[in-house]
Amino acid sequence: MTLVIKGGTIVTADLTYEADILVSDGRIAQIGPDLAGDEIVDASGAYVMPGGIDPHTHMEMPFMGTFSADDFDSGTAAALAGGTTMTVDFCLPGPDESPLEALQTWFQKAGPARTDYGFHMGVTWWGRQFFDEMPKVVEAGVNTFKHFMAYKGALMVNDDEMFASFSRCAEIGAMPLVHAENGDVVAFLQQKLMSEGNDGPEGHAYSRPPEVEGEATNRAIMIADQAGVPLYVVHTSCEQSHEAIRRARQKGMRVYGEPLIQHLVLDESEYAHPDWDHAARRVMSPPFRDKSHQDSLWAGLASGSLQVVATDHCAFTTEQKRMGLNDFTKIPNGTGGLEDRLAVLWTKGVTTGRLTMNEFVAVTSTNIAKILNVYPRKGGILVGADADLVIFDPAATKRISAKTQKSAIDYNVFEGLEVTGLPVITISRGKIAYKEGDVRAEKGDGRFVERPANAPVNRALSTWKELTAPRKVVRTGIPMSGV
Ligand code: DUC
Ligand code: ZN
Ligand code: ZN
Ligand code: ZN
Repeated sequence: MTLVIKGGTIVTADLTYEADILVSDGRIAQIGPDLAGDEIVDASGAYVMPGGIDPHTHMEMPFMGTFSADDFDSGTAAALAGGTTMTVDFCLPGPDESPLEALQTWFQKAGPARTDYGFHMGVTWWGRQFFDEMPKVVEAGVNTFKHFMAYKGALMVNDDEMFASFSRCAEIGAMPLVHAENGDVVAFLQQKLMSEGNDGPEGHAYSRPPEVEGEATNRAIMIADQAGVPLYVVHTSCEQSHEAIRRARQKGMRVYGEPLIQHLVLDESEYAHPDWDHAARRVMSPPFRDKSHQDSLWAGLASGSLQVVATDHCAFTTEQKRMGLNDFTKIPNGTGGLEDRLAVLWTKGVTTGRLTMNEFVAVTSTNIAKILNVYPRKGGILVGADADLVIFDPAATKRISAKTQKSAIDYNVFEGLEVTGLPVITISRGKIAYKEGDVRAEKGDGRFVERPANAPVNRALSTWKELTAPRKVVRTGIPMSGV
């Protein structure tokens, strides 16, 4: 059984051209003119692009006294409807759980996945067993370790733990990820705001200013440099963090930044909305920023100082959000976005001229496939690659609405936004997984994608250099005190 995608314009991270694609056994078998096969997908008038990869999701995540509402079933249905064929979720060991035990928990959770999926391992605690199991986690196909610099008293790790874990990553060909916010300062500001009677959702934004993100990003970069390891900064939301990443890259360090579609499009005025529910539904960390930060993030994507657009999809219902009705620190942090990432980025990025089509493919798929070491199996249109494709109609329009979404929550942070440019067909390993409103992939069709250890990379600034003019040491003969 073969499938041919006919008449479309192929758009990859570096090329735009007309050709058909022949798919056999789930892989791309041939690319060229006038191909024939058993089943035909008509792509005339549309773009054929690598399926989206979202490297940042939290399905059924135990968090802030509840679980995020989209599980791997509804969450990956939303992904397919949005043109995303691979998701990478965060496996988070509980306080009494080892990394390998947590991996088993996450494999079970991911059983119903409809997209292919990978995991990042959360360094939620630090100790000998964690250190010992890290190479086994990499052997199991997970080459990235996430560190929360915020959520004090829960997920947060300290600098000494980060340095030890980053150094371990360097040894085993893994890459650390950071949620960069100064958790001590956030905790202090939260208490202060609450004690002054500022208990509403806007307090969430006041307690997490851009400065706390900038400081933590700089600190994580320094620690990564001293440990001699690349670094991936998740949900880069502001100029302060972007600036730190830019500066590090200019010095030759492999530091990557990941803006979210929410931060690119939505701003802090959402928290001033008179409707408590409206504001609380948009509470996530980092919070939305003022518009000047959006300009910085767009510029970073265009110039290459930021590489990836993700969602941090972590959806909570309105009822769950109301856990924080009288205390913003108890509003579960997280928003959705998986279903809308491509359409919103196209509408706000490509149709406005901020990004080229090829840049769009790079930041939604190809760059992260390379960073996560799954390219070219994922993230490209090449003979031999998995046939994960999206047929994207640049003329199709819709108004985003929670009423028609696949996500399990009762609202959408992009509600009412008119988008132009939509994924109309999503193909996952050669099968039509979504077509014009219908998710066709079954529960459990998704496969785990192993991501092997990275090749060793040069240490960045920390490499030892012989001094050209060694300093003359003059010995005075005065004994050191206490000797
Ligand atoms: N931020 C969120 O908003 N939700 C999940 C975790 C995170 O860091
Ligand atoms: Zn985070
Ligand atoms: Zn509202
Ligand atoms: Zn997250």
